[in-house]
Amino acid sequence: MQTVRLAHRGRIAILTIDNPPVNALSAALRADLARAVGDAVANPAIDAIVIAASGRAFIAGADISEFGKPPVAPILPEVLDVIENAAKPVVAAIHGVALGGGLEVALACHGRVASPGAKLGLPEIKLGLIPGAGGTQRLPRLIGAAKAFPIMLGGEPISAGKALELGLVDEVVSGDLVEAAVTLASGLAAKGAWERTGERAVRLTQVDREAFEAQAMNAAAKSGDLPNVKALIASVRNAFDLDFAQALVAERALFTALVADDRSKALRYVFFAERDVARVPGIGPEVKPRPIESAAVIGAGTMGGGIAMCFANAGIPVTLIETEQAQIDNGMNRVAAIYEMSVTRGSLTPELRDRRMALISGAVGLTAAANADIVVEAAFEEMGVKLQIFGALDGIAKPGAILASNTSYLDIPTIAAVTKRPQDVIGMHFFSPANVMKLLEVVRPAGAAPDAIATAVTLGRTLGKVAVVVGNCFGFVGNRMLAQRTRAAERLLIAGALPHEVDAAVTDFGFKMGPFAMSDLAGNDIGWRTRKALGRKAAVADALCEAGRFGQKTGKGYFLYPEGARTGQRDPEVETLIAHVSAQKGVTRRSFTAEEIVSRLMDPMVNEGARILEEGIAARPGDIDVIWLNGYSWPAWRGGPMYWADAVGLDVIVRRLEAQATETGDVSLQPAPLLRKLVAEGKSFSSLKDAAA
Ligand code: 3H9
Repeated sequence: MQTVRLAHRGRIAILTIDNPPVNALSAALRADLARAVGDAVANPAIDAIVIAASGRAFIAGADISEFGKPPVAPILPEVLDVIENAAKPVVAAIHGVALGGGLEVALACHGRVASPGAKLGLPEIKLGLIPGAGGTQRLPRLIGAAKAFPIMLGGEPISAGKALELGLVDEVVSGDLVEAAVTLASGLAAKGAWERTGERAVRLTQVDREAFEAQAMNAAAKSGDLPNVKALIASVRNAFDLDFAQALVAERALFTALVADDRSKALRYVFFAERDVARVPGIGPEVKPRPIESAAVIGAGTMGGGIAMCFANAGIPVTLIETEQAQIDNGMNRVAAIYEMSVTRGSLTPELRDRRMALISGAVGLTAAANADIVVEAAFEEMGVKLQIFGALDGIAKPGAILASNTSYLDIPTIAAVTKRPQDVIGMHFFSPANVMKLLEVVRPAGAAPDAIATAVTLGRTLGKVAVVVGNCFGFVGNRMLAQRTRAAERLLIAGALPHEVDAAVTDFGFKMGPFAMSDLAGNDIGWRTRKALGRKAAVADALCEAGRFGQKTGKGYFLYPEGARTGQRDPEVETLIAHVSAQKGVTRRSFTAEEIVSRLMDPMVNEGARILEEGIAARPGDIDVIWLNGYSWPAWRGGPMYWADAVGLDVIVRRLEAQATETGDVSLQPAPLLRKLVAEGKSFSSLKDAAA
């Protein structure tokens, strides 16, 4: 298939890239583009060239799926060499996104025009990489290193307007983009002079260097030893120290080394896993989501308020429902305070704050949910409360409205059964703070209508969430696995580890917080209440709660928080209490290495993940990983628990679980049948494409 179409407007060749869905620079496209430019240069009837694109993107960058495979010629730097050194001017007509290699194509052109909605960026850093086709050299030469470096370091795209202001594009065009590119290209051809970005050096001044070096120092201090940040700094520095050709060679070497790094491999895996979650088994494109134009949220607590903000942020009017006006007032004040904080921080304009606040209204009584297309219940986590609400909603909500519960654990079919429309009742499990956390578990009970699930998934995307469809079970995917880690953490304390040692091993692994600091933050009483309801015990955790040590809110939990401190300190009292519990249980305490701590915490989670796959609660191992990355801050460069388990080796995990099961006498630690099966077959989780299919 031809990925570049040729047309002419007078003496201008228009090369239109057509490589759906997002014009990624596959081997075929690279070859077609280089050939088309070469042909146009050789054609005496042509004076100049425009590179445009069809579809929703200009170019989304290199084809990420090709990374890690042997490179196929022509590689992108070679194609860009052809463009930059063409004997005729080349102008890029940018619409949609120009990302990574896509922006690098535009940078190699001699002029750039963009549509007002275009977004331009070099997001390679998010894949553990740096731009590898001249981006670290051409962007500093075009706009100065001190302006270019933050764009590459943050990886966030900039608007066309900002690009114009920085001198990254020559023109922003509201009308016919290609026509504007043709005009610019003809003008350059008529002048007989155009600039090659690689030859520009005017912006690389001493002042620019000093500003860049200050930014680089800051970035190095913040990012520790992340190899991509180090490489980015080195490569941008080369723009000052080496000539263009040498600097390009150095950039390529740095890029190639990063592609081979395990951290980048994991981040690329995450990129595709986050896209796979959109493919829900049994729900094809023929299933159309229901339109959602208005919403109601029941419960104006922290969670309900956060969910209401998600709707308002997406421009959907939402009614926050409570049983009393005072609770609504509290909820609205909390929401207003959060928006205000964003305004103070400069991340939200006062106008946008006002517009969002105007989309949230409060109401007393469930009848206010009558006109909503979706109702999300975020009331108290107790089955009786939920049943009462859904029973009443059944008589109030309009036909076809989605009735969703934000429960973290409870059985959705039981809730659905109190209505006469169980097909419309689903779970939508947001994570706290709901307006910040990206994960949304969409719980699909057996009786749910496919279009109800499709609606929740589409809505999740509209709300800026990563929506993962999961089956119905206690705790769904994330909390069910977290419960294993919590139990493992308690076991470690009794066996001889101390809270700060466990937390340090987990933060060294890459989490922002250890399990005990997290529990102290969330409130230890939450787990205590759940354990009591389930008739479960956890000797250390229960004893702490009995002593009123609920965590940060009481100034003490696993750690001490004197005078409202947010970082906990070791507390000898807790350590004595733990030693006492060990003694009571007749355990001789021993020390654990960080590596042992990590395996004892994570292996049982992986085991639970395997059971979740066996039961079809998650469709693929990648779905579980996406849940842990977006809801529990699993370090992205480690790919998620199932990816991590594959990297460790499932045989190793099975052996360690068996040893733990023998040591503790806990049969639940015996490896899941799926784990044993994969090991017996010499396979890994990655071999399971669609476990539930
Ligand atoms: C780079 O360029 C390195 C260079 O400096 C050096 C090279 C030598 N490759 O996200 P969506 C697929 S590094 C392959 O659902 P949206 C995606 O998998 C690259 N495939 O849509 C999905 O497939 P499927 C730097 C890609 O509208 C489909 O396209 N660039 C690529 O929400 C739709 O994607 C980036 O990091 C790709 N580059 O968002 C940009 N991009 O339908 C990465 C997309 O089978 N891409 N696909 O699941 C994005 O940020 C978003 O995909 C984009 C579209 C904003 C483009």
